[in-house]
Amino acid sequence: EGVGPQEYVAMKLEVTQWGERAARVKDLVASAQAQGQKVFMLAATLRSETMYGVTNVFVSPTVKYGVYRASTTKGNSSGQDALYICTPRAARNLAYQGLLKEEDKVDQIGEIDGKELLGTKVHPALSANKEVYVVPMESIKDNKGTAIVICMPADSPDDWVTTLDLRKKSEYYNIDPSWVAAEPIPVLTTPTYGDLTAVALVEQMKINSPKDIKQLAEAKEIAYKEGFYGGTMLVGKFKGEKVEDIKTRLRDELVSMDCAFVYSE
Ligand code: A2H
Repeated sequence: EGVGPQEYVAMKLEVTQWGERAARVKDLVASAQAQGQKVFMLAATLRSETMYGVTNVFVSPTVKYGVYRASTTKGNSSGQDALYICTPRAARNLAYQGLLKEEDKVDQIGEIDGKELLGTKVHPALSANKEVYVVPMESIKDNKGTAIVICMPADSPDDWVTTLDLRKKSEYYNIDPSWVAAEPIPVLTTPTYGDLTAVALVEQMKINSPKDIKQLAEAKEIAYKEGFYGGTMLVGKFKGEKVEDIKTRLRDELVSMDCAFVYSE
């Protein structure tokens, strides 16, 4: 934990199709959806510049999430009523920052178990994949961010190792193997590790499992520094530019597209 508050980008991932296990959730939001309200899963990230390479969305199967009414002004330039999915803890934070409908008050419409969200499809803005599946990540903590994490296997060693593990052990994880993305999508190139920084690091450091916590922490640190200080964008509007130079502009663009908002915790 650092000193001052941590600033996150909350990506608004629109739910495009509820999975078979989401029947209870679907009921919960049915009347709102019938009125045309969108439902967004909120994923907290520090690296919104890698949005182009989102392949999946992670939730913890054992964490409890809630459904909340979005503010119709802050963080929502459409002005339309909408619903957010995140943890109750994150919702309290959002409420204090004016990002929920009832200011300073958490009005929870209902509760969902993470495992009910597995197999649901969402739309990640900017990504080459227009729809991605929600899959499990056991290491997600319920006391950080929204406990919903975007999977960017090209640049996040954690995400790549988890992707490999989900593919290998789909039965153990109780998921359909077709939900797990086949390939990482290159987004930026680094001088030392090339176009798939996380894949190269995981190979080089021989990391075999999401449980290799120490090595993963080290790989994460290297990937972050390389990507931020040495990275050059390979795709999108800022193709050919240094990550360091465009990170804030890209974030602001996601916000102005109404695909994300910034909050702190
Ligand atoms: B990052 P910090 Cl490409 N539990 O987003 C576990 N991890 C969580 C989390 C939670 N509750 N909430 C957020 N995170 C992840 C992208 C990314 C991230 C890349 C590379 C590194 C990276 C794609 N996943 O994080 O402890 C989210 O994953 C490296 C730390 O607040 C978020 O950014 O510093 C990051 O951890 C926030 O971690």
